[in-house]
Amino acid sequence: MTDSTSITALRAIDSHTGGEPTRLIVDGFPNLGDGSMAERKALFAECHDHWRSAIILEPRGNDVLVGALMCRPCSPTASAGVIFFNNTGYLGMCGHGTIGLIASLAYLGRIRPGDHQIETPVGTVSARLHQDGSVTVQNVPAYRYRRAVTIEVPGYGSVCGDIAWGGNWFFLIAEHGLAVTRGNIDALTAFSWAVRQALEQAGICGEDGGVIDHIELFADDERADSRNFVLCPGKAYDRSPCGTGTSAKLACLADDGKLSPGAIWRQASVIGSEFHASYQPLAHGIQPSIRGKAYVCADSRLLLDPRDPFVWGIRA
Ligand code: PYC
Repeated sequence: MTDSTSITALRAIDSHTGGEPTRLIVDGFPNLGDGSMAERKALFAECHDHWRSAIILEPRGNDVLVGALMCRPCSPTASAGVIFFNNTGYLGMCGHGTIGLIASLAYLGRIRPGDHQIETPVGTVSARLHQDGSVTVQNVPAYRYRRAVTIEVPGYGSVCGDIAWGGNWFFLIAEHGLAVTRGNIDALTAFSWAVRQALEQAGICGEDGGVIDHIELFADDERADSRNFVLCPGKAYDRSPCGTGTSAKLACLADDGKLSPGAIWRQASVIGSEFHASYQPLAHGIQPSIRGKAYVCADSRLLLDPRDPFVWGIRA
């Protein structure tokens, strides 16, 4: 017999945005206090990291899943606060996850179509829920930090890319000689992982010293303006075109004078899902907007049984 009094239940709303899953935790998580989202993220990482692995790792989750902890916002004008996390740690911001969060809040009846402020650890973003259920996220400002950085990647030779911020740090590569197709995921992953390791080995990082933990490759697409492959920090690839990665791409296009303010950029993912994006110039960098759609696919309770040897997930 199960002693249900000792089992902790977390309410989870699962959604996917262009194929990339988000698991929103709306109830049952330990109290992280009333600090900013950056402070609460630090507390989460320091004292409750085993909850991240319980929610994200097998047997309850998988490497592709992005977690989103819904938090009470600091500002009374914000609709929610959120902390994003994955199989290896925490994300500053997550575009597909914010679209999933808004779709999930709408599913729960907590918000209606219109504009919503969402607090994240890297700043407040605004999200518009449209009547058709799609969501436009006005991301944090994005900018290109370094252009045409060449590194030696063992097994591959010289690779040239740009370093840009879109809410996470990205290395963006146009010339890589690989087919950006579903059938080539293993090769794309191996190359991107080698690039990520080479960047770390060479001590190349973001402007703030942050790890460049997202690698983004580009190719032409028959329908969209571009197709990408994005390798996320935990070695899973983004099924969506990646909201922060698309923001970083817009920052580079704007800096190169290749895309006008307000013009729509259709960014496809390696599996063919699309975001429609545009930007407005800022004194430093750009203000990106990303539009996409998420679908809620589960409303469930995750059960944490202290007698379960894998209650905190299958950790490395
Ligand atoms: O959409 O920004 C994004 C994202 C980051 C990691 C996975 N998706």
